[in-house]
Amino acid sequence: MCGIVGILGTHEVAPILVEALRRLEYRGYDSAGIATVNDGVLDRRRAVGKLVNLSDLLVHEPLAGKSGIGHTRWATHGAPSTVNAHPHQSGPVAVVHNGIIENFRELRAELAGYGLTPSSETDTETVAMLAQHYLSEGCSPIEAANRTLDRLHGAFALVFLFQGEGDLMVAARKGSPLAIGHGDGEMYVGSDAIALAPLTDRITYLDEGDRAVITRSSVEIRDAEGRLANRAMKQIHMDAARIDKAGYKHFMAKEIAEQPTVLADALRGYLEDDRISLPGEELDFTKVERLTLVACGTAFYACLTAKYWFEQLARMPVEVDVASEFRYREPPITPGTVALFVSQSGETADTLAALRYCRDKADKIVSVVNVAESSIARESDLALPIHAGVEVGVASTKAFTCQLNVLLLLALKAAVDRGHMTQEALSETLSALRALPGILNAAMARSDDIERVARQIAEARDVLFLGRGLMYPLALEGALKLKEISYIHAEAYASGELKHGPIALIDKTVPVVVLAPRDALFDKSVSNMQEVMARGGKVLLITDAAGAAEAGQDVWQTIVLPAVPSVLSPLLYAIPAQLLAYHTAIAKGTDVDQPRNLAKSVTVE
Ligand code: HGA
Repeated sequence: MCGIVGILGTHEVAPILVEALRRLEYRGYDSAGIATVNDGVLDRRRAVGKLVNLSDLLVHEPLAGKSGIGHTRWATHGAPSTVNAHPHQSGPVAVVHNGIIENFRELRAELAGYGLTPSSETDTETVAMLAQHYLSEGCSPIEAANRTLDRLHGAFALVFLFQGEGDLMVAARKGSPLAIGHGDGEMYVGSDAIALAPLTDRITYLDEGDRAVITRSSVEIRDAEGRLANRAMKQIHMDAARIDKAGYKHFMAKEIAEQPTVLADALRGYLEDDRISLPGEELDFTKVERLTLVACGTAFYACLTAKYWFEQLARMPVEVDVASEFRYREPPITPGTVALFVSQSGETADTLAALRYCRDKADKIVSVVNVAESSIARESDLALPIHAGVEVGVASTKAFTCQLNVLLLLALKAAVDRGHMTQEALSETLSALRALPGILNAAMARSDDIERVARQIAEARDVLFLGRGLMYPLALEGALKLKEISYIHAEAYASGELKHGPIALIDKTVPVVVLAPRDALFDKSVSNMQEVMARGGKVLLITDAAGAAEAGQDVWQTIVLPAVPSVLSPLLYAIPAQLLAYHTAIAKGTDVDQPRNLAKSVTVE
């Protein structure tokens, strides 16, 4: 969340900063701003709302200069407004910030004693004010930045720019990611390499606690102890940084449609003939006594699905929790535990903190991430890439199915390692998995049917999702998707739980989406569906041909998907859940790719 960019360039930086912010807009879009130093003079432009408002402002009030910083905001402290937008400036200092300064109130009180008062409601402005104070005491800009950083509690990625210093940025990372880009006679800093991709493919990732003094010709990085640090420069793949809608109306539509392709690619990365081969070090499940799965949001539902897989296929005890609860619960981690963390960005603050909690307690730290260079990947013993490619839509789609894919492969491997699955059975499941991309394409062809139903769902105030077994986490994910982008209140329940309370919600205005392939639990699901219909509820049944033939007659609507082996059903049923949310949002006219109040890469608590 919040996108940061900084450039010490050889050309006018304002348009380049705005372009870089466009690539970071998925991280926050409630306001944006840039600051530059031109002939030694520090100045800034800020606008509330989407980035386009800042570009419009710059047409009328251009900002010259070859050095500058920029920010796209997802507010934590203070409403989205021009005055709260970054960069925050206090006299000769401007800063952009991702994170939360937890002691900003104490610092503000102290600064008031020096006659410095804030003009915004943000925590961030305090950083600029503190640096101004140290400058006024005679510190150099670098000393002022360092003394300021020493005083900050909380999480931050920060970049400082100073009046009179057209060849200097000071950057710091504690809790939020930051990367430095190396150009030819230019230097860049950004929240991620994607922002910097058109400028350079040579990237140095800052480590936790690092501070960097950047000029056009040099970068000096010091670690948390103040020692000079030699951080490797890496070449990133420009392909991975390509961001366009490829003719689709929305990134979300493109990312839903990409799933068969990315899934097929991901499988190629993990399968060698009929063997599951993990990149990096081997993971032997025979010695694992317990698996702890931790994630947030959609990734949490991927973990919940994986719990069913690991328990049923590999007979392995599994604990699964949301990271924000796990990290503060202080759960005992017993010997023999593998802790596994799932995060699309690999930067999710709560998940990263949960990983660090397990660091010295678990036998092994495994992560399942989309960004190979992310903090979570780098702090894991084994980082498993999901190979989804860049996901821009704020509502996760292809990352979810690719997470499921890796988690299923791990569960299958565990089942074989632990003697609960024969090689023959594995080969059978893998060949079904290899055929799945084609089946997902067939499910995609249901898009028009789903669109027709979605137009009616769009009229609803509340929607319920029901599922049993592997379909329960899917029901949760379907409800989350709908909430995220259509703003319709949606809840999911395990079908069997309905009678314990939620059935009170049923009436003819509440559509009930039932996810129920014709599997071993189908009859139970149908009974629960009947209970809904007996109370006037209108059921949208998502099932396969056998399920539709058996139970599709009295329901309000049916969506028929191809039949797949039960174990693969979560990957398939994700498609109608995503399409239903997408088409409902379109029918409601909401902002599909940048839904209100949300942002991607959740780097704050
Ligand atoms: N606390 C700052 C930055 C917010 C942030 O990093 N969001 O992800 C603010 O509210 O402006």
